Amino acid sequence: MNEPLPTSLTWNNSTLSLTHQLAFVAGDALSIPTLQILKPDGRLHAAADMPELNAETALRMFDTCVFTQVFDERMLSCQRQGRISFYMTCVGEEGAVVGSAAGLHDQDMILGQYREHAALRYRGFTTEQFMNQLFSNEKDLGKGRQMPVHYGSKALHYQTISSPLATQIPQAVGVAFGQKIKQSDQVTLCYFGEGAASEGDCHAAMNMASVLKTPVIFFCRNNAYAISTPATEQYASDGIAVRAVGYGMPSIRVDGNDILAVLLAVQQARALALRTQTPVLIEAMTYRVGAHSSSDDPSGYRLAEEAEAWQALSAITRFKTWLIEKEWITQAQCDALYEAYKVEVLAQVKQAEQVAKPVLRTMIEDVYAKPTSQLEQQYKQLKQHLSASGLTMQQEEK
Ligand SMILES: Cc1ncc(C[n+]2csc(CCOP(=O)(O)OP(=O)(O)O)c2C)c(N)n1
Ligand SMILES: [Mg+2]
Repeated sequence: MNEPLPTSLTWNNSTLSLTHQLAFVAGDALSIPTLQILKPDGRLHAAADMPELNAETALRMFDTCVFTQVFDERMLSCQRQGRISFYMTCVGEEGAVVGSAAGLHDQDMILGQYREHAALRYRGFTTEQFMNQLFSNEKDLGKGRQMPVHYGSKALHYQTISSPLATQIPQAVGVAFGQKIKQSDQVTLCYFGEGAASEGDCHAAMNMASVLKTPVIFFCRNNAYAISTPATEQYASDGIAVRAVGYGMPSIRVDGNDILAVLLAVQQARALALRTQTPVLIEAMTYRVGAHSSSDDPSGYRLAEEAEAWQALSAITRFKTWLIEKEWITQAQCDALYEAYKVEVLAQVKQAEQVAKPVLRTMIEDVYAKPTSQLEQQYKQLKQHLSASGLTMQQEEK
């Protein structure tokens, strides 16, 4: 009797199915759909899955959106007036950032890229704390050592922003690995852009997370641009979500301007990551309506109409329509919120401007228990240089 032909190959403790006809798997064999719950007009899709959301949380989310909108508008103007050196807005991506922050527990760790200050606000960072960082004054938690928008808060479980792209991605895997070892009930969420997803560190991080099985949520804000590079020139695949399959982790794509879809995706990703101790990838499809930063002029690489069309699809307007429909807020209350934040932000700008800059000596502190002799020498040279240039640091001589 003939032995049946083997239909599988045992390799390294795994079973591989066999084929005898040559066929390449196409690079576009997998195309991931986009989850949408709220239609662009702010009405719900019939029979769509819904996130867990009560009025209190919904209003906290909306409040954060409004604050972010007002804050971004005012602080960009402050940069233009020369009052702060640099600024980056979140305009157009508020739904993706606030929806994701709201899907976490407040003790979960967040590692951001730089365009996610709305998540920090959601956690409770005060307007004064934002201002102190932007004005690099002595009350800044980072002691004025970082460029504006490089916020961080140990108390709010939000790690300080690093400028070199993708720094935070492998770090997030390490934080989540720590959470796993400690058997904590927490996860880590790591934000990054579709541009940063091209960095080697991103690939290394995703592979490491899958192999080590760490509870990290990789949250890609696909906002269609990396400064002037459009997403169409960034990758050849069906976006970023599909990559997860290659690393062996669950993945989902959401409409990033639909705050309810983002919220549901993160709530479920969090539960999955905790339950199975696995990383999860979320790709939020959105659009960077503003310039890349205060140093950028998008008119050199895209049409204004393109951004205007996306502005019309604002996640905030969509969410507001839904909230009003549910009678959780009124138009008059929305208007009052905008007005109140305009007043508050302006007052806090004036206040932060008056606060002294950090004492120069803090530059050489906090890295070693005691500054090394080389640092002391460099500090002395810096002071000599400043006085030779006729400059004195305020407070230093007090
Ligand atoms: C290693 C490194 N390379 C280049 C830069 C310059 N840079 C800063 S932001 C950016 C674009 C990043 O785009 P993306 O990740 O899509 O985020 P987005 O700005 O769209 O939110 C670049 C190239 C950098 N900061 N670090
Ligand atoms: Mg981008």
